[in-house]
Amino acid sequence: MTILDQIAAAGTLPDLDAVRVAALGKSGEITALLKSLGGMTPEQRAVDGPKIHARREEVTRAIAARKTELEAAELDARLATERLDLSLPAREMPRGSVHPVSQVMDELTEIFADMGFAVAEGPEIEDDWHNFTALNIPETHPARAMHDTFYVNARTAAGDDYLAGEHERPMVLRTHTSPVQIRTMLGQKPPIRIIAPGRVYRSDSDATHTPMFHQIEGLVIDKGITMGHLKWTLETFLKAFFERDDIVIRLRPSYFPFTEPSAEIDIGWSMEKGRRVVGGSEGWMEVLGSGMVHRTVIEACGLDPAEWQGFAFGTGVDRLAMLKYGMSDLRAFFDGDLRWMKHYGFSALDVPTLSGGVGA
Ligand code: 2U9
Repeated sequence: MTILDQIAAAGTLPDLDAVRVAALGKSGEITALLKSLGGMTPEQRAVDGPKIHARREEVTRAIAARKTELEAAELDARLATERLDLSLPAREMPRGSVHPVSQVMDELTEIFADMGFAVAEGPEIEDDWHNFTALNIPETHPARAMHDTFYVNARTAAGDDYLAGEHERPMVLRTHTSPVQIRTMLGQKPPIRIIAPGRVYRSDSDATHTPMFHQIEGLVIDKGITMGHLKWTLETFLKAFFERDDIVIRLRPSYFPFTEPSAEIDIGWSMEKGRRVVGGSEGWMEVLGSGMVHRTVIEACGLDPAEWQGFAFGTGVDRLAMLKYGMSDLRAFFDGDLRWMKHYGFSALDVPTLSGGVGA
């Protein structure tokens, strides 16, 4: 067999390498020819030299080409054995778990979706007008004080301070999700029924406050809306959330700049096996803030308060999670401790539904 035939016949990379060594190695056939040039007369070398070099070139190129073929075949064979059948059942259960805040957010969304509420979202960095002014929070209101609000010291690409609005005020990290409702009222015609869940930021940190926490707020704008609609909606929501029919609520007069009248919603609790549980009315605990949307807020969004009325409510999602699933330290929510997650986390496969039980 000629060297070229041997190269073509090599079926594996080691076989090919053996042919290479036999031809081009230290004592290879071609190497011997190259060495023979030294013993030739100049005339003979002028004739045989180019032939021998051409032969070495030809063999080297043939080896390289065959090597590429064999490597491609080897890769194809390996890929064929590494094929993964995604339809096979998983051998291990998923290790991750759903954070209680995400779980409760999903439960809340499910309950309100069932009552005809859509989910609305908005930016976490807000301008002063949407976060405060439109919500009837004047510039002198304590909620604007530095110790509560995080101001954003960002600069634009041009190097200017990032200021927005008529009065060129600094941007803020939203202190509540209420600006989402303002944006919705400005952007769509009533009737409106939305919930706005999301992260909010306040400069506050102790056992019961974290600088970032989660809120859910709701807004209904329609004709002829009363406190009766507000009370029914929140009572129905709390019964679905705590999965108990014996939920009793109490409306206590309160004050928020964006609602008038305003009411805090207390939920009744009672003692069961030495533990405080929701249901009954042995004692009261505040769970939600609420009220009829202030006419100034309705006007700020370009609507006529004589035609459109509405109610709104808000609550802390983290607090609701603590209450429902018995966690005591808010700070542990954001520590990222996997042992805590293992204990309090939910299975990713248990999606809350009203029919299957929102509590998973
Ligand atoms: C618009 C009009 C009215 C939202 C409301 C509350 C009452 C409330 C707090 C409870 C605990 C937030 O997490 S918390 O600190 N919220 O009490 N929120 S009424 O009222 C609105 C919102 C938007 C346009």
